[in-house]
Amino acid sequence: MTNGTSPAAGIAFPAGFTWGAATAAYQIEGAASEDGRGPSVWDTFSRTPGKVRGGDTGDVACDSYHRYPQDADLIKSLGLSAYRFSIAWPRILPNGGGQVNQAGLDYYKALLDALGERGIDATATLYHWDLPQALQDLGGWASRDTALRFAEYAGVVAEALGDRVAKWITLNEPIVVAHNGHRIGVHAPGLTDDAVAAAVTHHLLLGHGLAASALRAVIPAGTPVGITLNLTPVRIAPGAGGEHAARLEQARLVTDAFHNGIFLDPVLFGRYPEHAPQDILPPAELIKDGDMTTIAAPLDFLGVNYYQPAHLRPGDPAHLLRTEEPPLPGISGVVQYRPDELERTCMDWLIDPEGLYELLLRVSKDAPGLPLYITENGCAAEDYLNPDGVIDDRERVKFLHLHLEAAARAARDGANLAGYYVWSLLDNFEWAYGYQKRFGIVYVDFATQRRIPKSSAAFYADVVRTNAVPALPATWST
Ligand code: IFM
Repeated sequence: MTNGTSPAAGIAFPAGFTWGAATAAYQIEGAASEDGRGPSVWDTFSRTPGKVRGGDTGDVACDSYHRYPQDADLIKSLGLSAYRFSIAWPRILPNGGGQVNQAGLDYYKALLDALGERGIDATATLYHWDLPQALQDLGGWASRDTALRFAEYAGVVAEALGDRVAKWITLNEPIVVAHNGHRIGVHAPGLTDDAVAAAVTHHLLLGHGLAASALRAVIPAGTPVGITLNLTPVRIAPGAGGEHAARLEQARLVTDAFHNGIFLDPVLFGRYPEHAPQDILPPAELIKDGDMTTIAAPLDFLGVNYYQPAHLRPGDPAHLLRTEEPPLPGISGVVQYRPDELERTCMDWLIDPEGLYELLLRVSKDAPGLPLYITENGCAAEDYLNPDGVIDDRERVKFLHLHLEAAARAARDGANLAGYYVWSLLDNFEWAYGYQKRFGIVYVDFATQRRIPKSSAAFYADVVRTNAVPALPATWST
């Protein structure tokens, strides 16, 4: 075992735990113009100068469109029982709706058959951000019609692929679509409009509800359907109560509604969160009769993506210190900050496995009995091929070890955790960062497309094989 620990001293995961790795279509497939695929908003965005670091695009990416059998072999070699991938809507419906592209369906059938032959269950995400450009031209997610087109697309793939998919995820991280894509504009389609972002939020949720129902009308009974949300625990600086206690608690509620409640409350409880800042709430006229019931149709599971928490402390937004950021609108006397004592990944994201522990217990309490899957967790690191031909990504091994330990502890302490998918199987196109940020447990040499499992792949395969995480070395503080 790594780090000289023995699995016997670690923590076991529940029996029957799902072990997987995750990817997304635009990040790995390439073949952007092949076999009838239509353009997506990410093709348009990445080809716009200045939007993606180094001018990188997903045109080739990991070439998984052609190399999927090799990737399926890799998944099998790690001993994983599941693979989470996304379906590119513009491969199936190049114009967003209407004419179906059979070649697109055939590609996913072949991928699913390759997985099935190797005994790997497929978890298919319908939407991981690659909206057909034709729909964006008609208003994109700001238009209610896009939610209806999404349900049409869900029905088409359910008919064609429903017998081969073990689990369905409607949307991946809708907050990133609304916020990064429409409020701050760092993702496709690059808009910066609060009102548009609020409309997008509602239509994504409606699309989720309609697509879940379209799937369930076709797929074999009992096939689980869920949604994946990236959740962000909100922490208050230790010892920062006192005279600031009430203000901090109010700021915590607002920040929590912004990061979590805005998508979690509608899908779990059929309502928008009470404490959400006004700017992010969809206006009443967009919420039609029956929408909230459609959105809150019972989930079979919730996918949780976890990367880092948010931290709050008293402060002056007019005079921010080095590690501080402005608060959300409507909060005064409180700032967001990055605790110096926490290490960071090369994305500058905080490493805080306790956040995952807290999150899993919180959601299990809020939604008793709902199975949770960690559908993404992982980190970018400065990986390199050393002269021995090895990528010894110790930072990632430590990151995974800490987070898997937190997940196992949460399951032991009552969280309803059923599985874990590492982000990501492969180094890939990391959105606005292009290929500079490597998240894979398998290294990709983008010049040759050679795949080389990193040390983290061996560590993860060991955890999977033993269904247990080794004890943390005593020298690591968490
Ligand atoms: O690469 C992304 C993924 O597409 C969505 N979740 C976060 C990952 C890392 O940024």
